[in-house]
Amino acid sequence: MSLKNEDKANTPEGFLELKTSEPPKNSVGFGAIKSSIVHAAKYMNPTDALKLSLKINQKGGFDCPGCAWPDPDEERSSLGEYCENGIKAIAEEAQSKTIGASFFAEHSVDDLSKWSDFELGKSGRLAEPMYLEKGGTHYQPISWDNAFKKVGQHLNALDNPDEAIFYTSGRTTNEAAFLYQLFVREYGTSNLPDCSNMCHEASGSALSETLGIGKGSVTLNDLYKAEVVVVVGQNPATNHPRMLSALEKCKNNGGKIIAINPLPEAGLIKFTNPQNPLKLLTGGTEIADVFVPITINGDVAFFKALLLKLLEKEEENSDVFDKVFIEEKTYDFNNFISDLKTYNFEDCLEASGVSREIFDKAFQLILNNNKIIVCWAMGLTQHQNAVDNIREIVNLLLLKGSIGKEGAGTCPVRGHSNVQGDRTVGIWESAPQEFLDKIEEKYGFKPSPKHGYSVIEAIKAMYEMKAKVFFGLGGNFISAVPDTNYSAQAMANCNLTVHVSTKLNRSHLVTGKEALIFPCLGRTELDYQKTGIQVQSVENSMGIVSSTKGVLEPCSKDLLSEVAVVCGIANATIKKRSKIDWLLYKDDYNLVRDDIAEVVDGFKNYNTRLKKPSGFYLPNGARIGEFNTKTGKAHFSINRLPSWKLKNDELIMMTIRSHDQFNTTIYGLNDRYRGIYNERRVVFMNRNDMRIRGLKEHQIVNLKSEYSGVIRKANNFKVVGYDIPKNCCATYFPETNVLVPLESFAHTAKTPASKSVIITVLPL
Ligand SMILES: Nc1nc2c(c(=O)[nH]1)N[C@H]1C(S)=C(S)[C@@H](COP(=O)(O)OP(=O)(O)OC[C@H]3O[C@@H](n4cnc5c(=O)[nH]c(N)nc54)[C@H](O)[C@@H]3O)O[C@H]1N2
Ligand SMILES: Nc1nc2c(c(=O)[nH]1)N[C@H]1C(S)=C(S)[C@@H](COP(=O)(O)OP(=O)(O)OC[C@H]3O[C@@H](n4cnc5c(=O)[nH]c(N)nc54)[C@H](O)[C@@H]3O)O[C@H]1N2
Ligand SMILES: [Mo]
Repeated sequence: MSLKNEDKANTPEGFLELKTSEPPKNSVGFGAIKSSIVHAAKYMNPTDALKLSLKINQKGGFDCPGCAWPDPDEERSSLGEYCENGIKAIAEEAQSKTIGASFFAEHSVDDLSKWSDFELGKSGRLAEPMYLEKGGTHYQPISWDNAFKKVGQHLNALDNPDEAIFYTSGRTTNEAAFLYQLFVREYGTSNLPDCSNMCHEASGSALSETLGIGKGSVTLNDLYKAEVVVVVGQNPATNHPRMLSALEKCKNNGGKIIAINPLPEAGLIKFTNPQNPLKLLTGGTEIADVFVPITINGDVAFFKALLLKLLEKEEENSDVFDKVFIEEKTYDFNNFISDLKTYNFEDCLEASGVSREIFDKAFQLILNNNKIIVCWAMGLTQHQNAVDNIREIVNLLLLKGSIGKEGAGTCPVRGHSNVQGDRTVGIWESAPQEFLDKIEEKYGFKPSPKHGYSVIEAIKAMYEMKAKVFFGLGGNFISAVPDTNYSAQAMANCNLTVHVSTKLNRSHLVTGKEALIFPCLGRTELDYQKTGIQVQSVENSMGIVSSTKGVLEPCSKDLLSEVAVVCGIANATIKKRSKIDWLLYKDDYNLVRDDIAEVVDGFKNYNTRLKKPSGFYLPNGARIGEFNTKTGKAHFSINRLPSWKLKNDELIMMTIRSHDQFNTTIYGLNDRYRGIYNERRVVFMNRNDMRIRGLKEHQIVNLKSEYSGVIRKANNFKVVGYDIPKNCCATYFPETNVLVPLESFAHTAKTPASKSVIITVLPL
């Protein structure tokens, strides 16, 4: 009998050998350099490693496939603009080992399901297209042509195009993403869920509503010039290491940093720049001037407390608010203030879990400065009230006039290297009608005006068999999404699941009745097409579009580029009825960019402007104080304190990334900055909460969540006592995604609330 879907979908429950130590107080420095070299040496051949390290994030080089942090416009480090986790990302992609027919003949799908995510990732690069037939136990090789035909047949056999789902992960380049959404829309649906739905959707939603653009407003230069930078719900030393150099520059210019986080993350405390030899020897830069150990989901309460104190001072002295800005540029100030007055400062401070002393220090910095930038990531966006979190930050910036001027504004720090670009060029299940009209004007077909499924709606539709084909352009859907067991059933209910991937992952193992794996080129590889080597482009977290071109020979001759895959599928599915000659684009990506220039705002003369080595900025109203909202003004908003309460012995749990992972790709088994070695199945707990429950260090426990009467369990975790506020705990994603209820998501944005999962710890 074959394994159950949920057994295949969950990471194996066995333990390794956990070792823990006191977390370090400093980040990056020699430790990071050593770790980069070890990773590069282990998984890449030395010539490749050298070639890549010289070209990463260089003008005319390739864009690091890691995070979306921007590169400096002017000077770039001669060592390569790299970071430890960038090196790990390329070592993972540029592995010298490959897997194909013989690997899959040897290992059945069931066998592979028993491997850990770490082992799956380290098996090597996918090297040829593979097919799993109905009832099959092993993937078998298939030609590209036949694979495309299979997809085409399945898609054309559906009663309605809305029965197909087309997911995108954020590494896909602008060219591939644009063509993909164009194909999906011509095929006839808007079902374009993407990783953004689980990531910064709440930021997009809150910022579009209040400031008229769903992206951040600041540039790197603003960060250097800010008087105060607030870093909230973000762990830059691990997830955006190069951000620390920008924060260091800001501090060298006299700026102050406030870090708001339940965990005293190493990078928020101290940073040693690996590209500054003097700093390496003399010790690092203190990052946070004020560290605010907030309770999980205490952010609206904390920001309201700040707003209330600002109001109190304004009423005393009338010199706190930027009244000219408020008068000229904002909307709904009076309603906002009357609502704010209904809250009590002490209650808000208590709900935030922050002491008066720490609050006062943060407050003084906000009160006495006007060039303020707030940076945030998943610590704010993955809650039920995520949109409120971000709107409350906007309220603060508006009161201080801290937007639309140098050194001030919003900085949602994006995740995947091109997640922002994918949305810009049309990967959006609810794209605005103006965009759809432009497609119609250019190509002569009418895209479906109906909104498609976002990630959680897609899962539901597959579970309820309203959707029958799942196609993933990159990513690892089953491991990234919430409610693993429910989602595994959803995938299994499909007739066909297809993944375009560079590496083997769990989504290839939890399949529909039939399944396909399409191996594709990665960022680091040369993309040879009929008209020569192709360049592609990406947009970083600050709205700069730049080119990316690989440097290594492809790891296998059977790989296609993502662009070629999309063209192949489109040709096999809609050739007869299409208005577009799909096969032309793959020969010359300049043609794709010419189309983008016509359809997407801000891309005029795309091909010419892309030749500028540091790329070009897309237009951004909020950056220059122009707000493209309904009223043409920036909107104040009214946000409530969250209403959840913990019962009995419940804790609130956040699911976070270790220092050795990129989302569901597990680079290694340590989390050096938190003092964790050789284990991922840990639960970080406040030591007093452990004492109350009689729990000892490294004791084995099971975790249970109960939501709307449904119980979910994750077994086998070791307790680690940690500096985390009371009633809070933390575990790693994706091991505990099984505990995240599908119905617990951010209002309006539908981002799964994977940072506020209410759980109980059960000793065995
Ligand atoms: N090396 C590496 N780089 C990455 C990634 C990776 O996995 N590895 N992932 C990429 C992607 S897709 C993304 S989206 C980003 C993710 O980047 P981050 O958002 O930094 O990643 P998380 O580990 O989810 O960390 C969330 C942080 O928020 C804090 N936090 C959790 N809940 C709360 C809360 O309620 N309030 C506050 N104030 N803080 C809270 C946690 O303690 C943690 O420090 O990084 C990108 N870059
Ligand atoms: N509980 C919990 N769940 C979360 C989160 C959390 O914090 N907590 N974070 C959420 C967030 S922020 C995100 S962004 C999602 C991430 O969700 P995804 O983007 O779906 O997941 P990744 O792990 O980034 O995808 C990794 C896979 O992408 C493929 N890949 C890598 N490079 C390429 C490439 O160049 N081309 C192609 N075609 N494929 C490639 C590889 O096969 C690899 O296995 O997860 C979300 N899930
Ligand atoms: Mo993300």
